[in-house]
Amino acid sequence: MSTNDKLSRWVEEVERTVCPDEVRWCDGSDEENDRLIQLMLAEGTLHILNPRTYPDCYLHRSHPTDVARTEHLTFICASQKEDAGPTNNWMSPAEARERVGKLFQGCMKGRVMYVVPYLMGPTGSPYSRVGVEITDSPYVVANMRIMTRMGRPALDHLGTGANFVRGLHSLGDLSPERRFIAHFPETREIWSVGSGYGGNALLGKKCHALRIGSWTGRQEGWLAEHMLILGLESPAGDVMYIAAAFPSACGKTNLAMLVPPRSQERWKIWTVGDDIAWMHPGDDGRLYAINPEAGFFGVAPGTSAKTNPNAMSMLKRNVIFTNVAVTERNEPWWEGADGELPRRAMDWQGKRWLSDGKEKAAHPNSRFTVPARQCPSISREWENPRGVPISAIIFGGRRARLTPLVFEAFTWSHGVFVGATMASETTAAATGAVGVVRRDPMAMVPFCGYNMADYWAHWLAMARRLRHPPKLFHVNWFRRDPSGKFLWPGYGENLRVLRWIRDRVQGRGEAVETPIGFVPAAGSLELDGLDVTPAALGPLLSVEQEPWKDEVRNVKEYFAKFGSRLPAALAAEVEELSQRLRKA
Ligand code: SAT
Ligand code: MN
Repeated sequence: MSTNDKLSRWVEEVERTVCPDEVRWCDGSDEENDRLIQLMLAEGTLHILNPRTYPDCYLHRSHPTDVARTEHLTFICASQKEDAGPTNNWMSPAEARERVGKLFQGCMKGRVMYVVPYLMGPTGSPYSRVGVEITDSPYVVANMRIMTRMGRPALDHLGTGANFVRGLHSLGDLSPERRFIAHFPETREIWSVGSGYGGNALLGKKCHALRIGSWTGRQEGWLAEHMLILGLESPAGDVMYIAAAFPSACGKTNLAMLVPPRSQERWKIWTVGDDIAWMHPGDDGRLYAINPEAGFFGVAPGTSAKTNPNAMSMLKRNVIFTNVAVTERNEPWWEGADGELPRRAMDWQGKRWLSDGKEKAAHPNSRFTVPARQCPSISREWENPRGVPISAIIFGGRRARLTPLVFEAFTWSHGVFVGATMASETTAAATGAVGVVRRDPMAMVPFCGYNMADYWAHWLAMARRLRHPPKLFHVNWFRRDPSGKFLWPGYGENLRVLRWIRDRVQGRGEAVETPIGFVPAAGSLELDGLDVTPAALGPLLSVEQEPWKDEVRNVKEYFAKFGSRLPAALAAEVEELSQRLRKA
C-alpha cells in the first residue's frame, strides 16, 4: 500500500477495470523475489539453471510470437498527429482509450495484479524520475527489480507528489492481433497489452526512459537518449566520459564494457550505462549524464570471452536469461559463445536442437537481465546523483559501405546533422526484415516520443545552454571490403578510436578535413600491436565522392518527409555538405 493518495486512487481505478483476483504491492525485497521465482518455477514459466555453475540463474522462454519489440504495434497517442511526426505510428488518445482500453476490461480475472513503483536514475538524484508499472506478469516484476530501483527508493522520491509515469501492462492473451504498446505523453501514461517481451513489457526502459522521457526532456530542457555512457581512463589516471548512440543490437553493451587489447592494457574503460542516458546541462556549462537504469538487458548471441569478457564474468550468478538455449549440463548457451558447440542442447523453444547448422539454438534476440553492480568494469561514478560530465558524443551505425571508421563533426549543428542522418542495417532486436539499411537518427527512431524534426530542433537548441558542449563524432565498426570481409577488427580494438576521439577533444590528434568531417590523419590512430597496416587504413577511412553525392540526394528525400518542421539549420547543413562535395 502507499501513503500517496494520488497513487492509491489510480491503483484502485485500475483494479476496478482489470478485475484481478488479488493486488500485490511490490517492494523489491529478496523475500518477495524468492516467492515470485518459486511461483514461476511451479508454473513452468521459469526454469532453474545449473545451480553449481550458475547460482541463482534462471531461464525464461517467451511465447514464440513474442520475442522482440513490435514497432508496428507501438503508438504515440498525442492529441495532435503532427506531434508524433512521420517516424511514429499515431493513434488519437480517444481511439486508443477505446481500442486498447477495451482489452484491459477484466483482463486480470484469475490473475494477480502487481503494483511496481520504480525509480529511474540514482537514488537522491534531482534528475531521477518515478514510474509505477501495474502488471500481471511475475516475469516482468522480476526483470524490473533488476533493471530499476524498485519499491522504497521510488516511493521516497515521489513523496506525496503526483509526478509519476503511470504504466499499465497486461499479458492479455499474448495474441499479436490484440497487442498494443500505446504512449500518452501528454498525461505521461503507458498502456501495453499482449506482449511479455523486453522493451514491450518492461515499461521503465524504452517506454518511460525514452519515449515519455524524450517528450518530458524537451519540455524541461534535457535529453533522453538511446546511448551508452563510458569512462575512458588514461594511463595517467584521468577519466573522460563519452556517450554513444547505436541502434539496438549493434554492440552498445560490448563497447560500454570494452577491455583494452594487450598492447593498450594501461588504458581502462569504466561502464556507467549500456543503453540509455539522461543528459542535463550542468551549472558549469557542461553536459552531465546519468544512467536511469540499474541493470543490463543485453543481447546474448555473440557475447563471449573475446567480444565481452566483462559480460561473461557478470553472467555467472543472479541472471534471468530469456530465449537462450540450454546444454545437457543445464547451462545457458548461444551462438557465438565460447568453446565448442554443445553435443546436445535444447533450443530457445525447449525443443531438442540438432546442431546441423539449420536452426539457431538461441533466438537471435535472446537476452540476459543482470544487475549493473555485478559488472567488473562498473564505474565508481555510476550512481553519482549529479551524473558524469560528457566530453564527446558518438553516433554509430552498422554500414557495410559508405561511412568511414570514424569522423568528427565540424560544429554542434553539423554534428546534429550527422546524428540526424545516421543510418544502419536492421537487426533482430525488432520484428521485421534484418539487414536492410534504414535511417535511424540518433538511434532514436523506435524510441523518440515526438516529432523527430522537433527533436532535432531541441538538440540544436541545447547548444545555447552549453558553454562547453561535447564534441560530436560518428563511427562505423562494420565497414567491409568488396569481398564482404570486415575492414576493422572491432571489439577491444575500438579503444584506439576512442583514444583518437579523446585526443581531438583535448585539442591534439591530427585530422584531415574531408567534405563530411575530420577523419584521422595518417599516423594519428594508434595501430601498435594490430595487424591492420597503415595501407589498409585507406579503404577504412576513405570518403568517396559519388556514393556521398547519392547519400545527399537520399538525405534530401528523407528530410522532405518532415516538411516545414525540419529545422532550417539542418536544411542548410545538407546544402553545405553538397557544396563541399562538389568542390572537393
Ligand atoms: O527490447 S528492448 O527495447 O528492451 C532492447 C532493445 O531493443 O534495445
Ligand atoms: Mn537499446
